[in-house]
Amino acid sequence: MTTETQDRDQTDGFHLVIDALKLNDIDTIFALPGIPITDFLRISQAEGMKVISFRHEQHAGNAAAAAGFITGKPGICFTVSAPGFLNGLTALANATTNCFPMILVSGSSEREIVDLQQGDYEEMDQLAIAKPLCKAAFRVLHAEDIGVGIARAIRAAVSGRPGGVYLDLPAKLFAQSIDKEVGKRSLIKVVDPAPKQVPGADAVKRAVDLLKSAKKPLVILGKGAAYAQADAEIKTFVEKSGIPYLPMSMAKGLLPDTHAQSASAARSYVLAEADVVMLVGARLNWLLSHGKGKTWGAADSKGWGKQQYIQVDISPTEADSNVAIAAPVIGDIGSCISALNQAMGSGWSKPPSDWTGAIAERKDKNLTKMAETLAKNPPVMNFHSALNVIRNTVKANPKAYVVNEGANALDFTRSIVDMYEPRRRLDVGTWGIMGIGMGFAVAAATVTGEQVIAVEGDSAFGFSGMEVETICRYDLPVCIVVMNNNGIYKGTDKNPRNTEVAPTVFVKEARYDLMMEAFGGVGVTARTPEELDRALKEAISSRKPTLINAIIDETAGTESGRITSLNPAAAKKKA
Ligand code: ADP
Ligand code: TPW
Ligand code: MG
Repeated sequence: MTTETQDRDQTDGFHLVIDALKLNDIDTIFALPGIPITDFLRISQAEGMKVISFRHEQHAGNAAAAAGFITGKPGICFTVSAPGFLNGLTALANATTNCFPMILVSGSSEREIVDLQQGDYEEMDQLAIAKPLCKAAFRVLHAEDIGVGIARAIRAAVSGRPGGVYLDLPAKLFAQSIDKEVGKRSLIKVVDPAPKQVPGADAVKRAVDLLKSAKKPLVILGKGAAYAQADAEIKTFVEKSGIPYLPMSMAKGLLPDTHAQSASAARSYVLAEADVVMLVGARLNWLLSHGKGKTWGAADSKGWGKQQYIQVDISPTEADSNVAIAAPVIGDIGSCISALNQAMGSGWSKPPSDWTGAIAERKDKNLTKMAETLAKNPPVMNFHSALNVIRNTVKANPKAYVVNEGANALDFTRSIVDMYEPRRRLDVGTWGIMGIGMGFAVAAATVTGEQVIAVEGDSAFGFSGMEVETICRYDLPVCIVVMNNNGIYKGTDKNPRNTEVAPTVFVKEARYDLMMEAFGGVGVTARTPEELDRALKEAISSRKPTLINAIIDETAGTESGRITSLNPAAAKKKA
């Protein structure tokens, strides 16, 4: 046998990883090259994979997480060893926290040297470090185990409660050769990676009975409900039951925010007053005040409200995590909601009209007030007058993805900009993390081809700003709007000592638009709603990478946006 035929009969780690991913319909890799994955990325591209190369691993990781949320397939991120791995780790931990399926694959250094701590190039025990921060972590040492490694990573990421998975691929593995046929037979096409989990009939009956008994029922839709892609079942449930609902931030658009049953504009009223609350893919964490305190109508901050809860969730250990759950319904949301729809039968009585009427009254009042505020055109543009333009833009372009981060820039956008389509809002999620912006934007544009509008606080944008080069390089239809108020929360803080500027204040009227121009994109400064509107329309019709530096009133924000009370000084004052 000649060497050539020998080579033709052989495959290697590089190709086996690519073949295993392809076999499982994974066609996109978010990455940052370097030893030992540079050649892997080159070969992936040559083999027809889409490889999106970033400027920092955190953003590649965030892109993978967002792709996971949007598609329900695990998003894939590749990084180099130790520092690259650590840079990607924040995204992996954040994905796990948010229940987004992603796989962080990092190359690693030589096991023998790492384990004896003999000082290898980029030495680190990556597997041990990743383990507590993700749902599962695996390492593959032999080429013939690559198929199993990828299969286990995929299953761990998307089955049950989705999350982040770490896969450690030592440098040596990529170059290992094995017989081509043996290699091919070692690959696994994962059958039914996220199996349906059907709830028990008794659990469904318990929930329906409780709903029937409710005088003031409320449904809360969380991002798990959006992720589940059970849009039609959820719509049927909400409309058949007639129950008012609140969408959590990333569940906005699951039903259009303009839906008659949306209680968003009467949020504080419904949370405090409801008697039966059905959580669908939403945890009773800090974002819902842990189900306790004045928000829920309790007498004091630690007290439980009078609500009884139904919790629809795939995780059997989520129930009772904060307050008692009277009727847990455990399963995937599609199966659970279908079962509930069936069990409700025909002739379901809608909630009492004094409840829905009281909500409608408050809603009308608040919506009228909001409309008045939005119609104002103050001499200096502020969050409201700027976001009114974005609100109208999204209304006219309901398929556009809205990426959103910041403090005030987040809170105001969430409440002002209505969403009309499921899974179109991507934001700071469970941690309120800054830095997801450009990674999420690149992912949304790459995997869907739709227009992305990223509404960014000027501080928030800074965390991932360098990725405007990535956006320009791949010529993505991303329009970034920087809400420039000269700083974190606002731009007016003073240092009492008059030495350096205050820690929350930035360079005044910084030219973020020039960052986009530096890489060939379109940069615009907007000081009025008209200028902002013109620039947005142009960005959407041209689909060119665009950054609009929206200069807004630097006094407009409040400390930490809506969560001022979580600052220790505020808590001290309250005590
Ligand atoms: P939000 O921040 O919008 O309130 P959370 O992230 O707190 O939402 O909650 C999401 C919940 O959805 C998690 O408890 C998770 O277990 C659950 N979940 C995710 N995917 C599914 C699914 N397909 N079926 C059922 N529950 C799901
Ligand atoms: C990884 C803390 C929360 S919000 C924010 C910071 C730094 C920026 C707010 O300023 P911005 O918005 O974006 O200009 P605005 O409109 O209020 O002026 N590091 C991480 N995550 C978080 N959440 C922080 C710091 C923070
Ligand atoms: Mg700011």
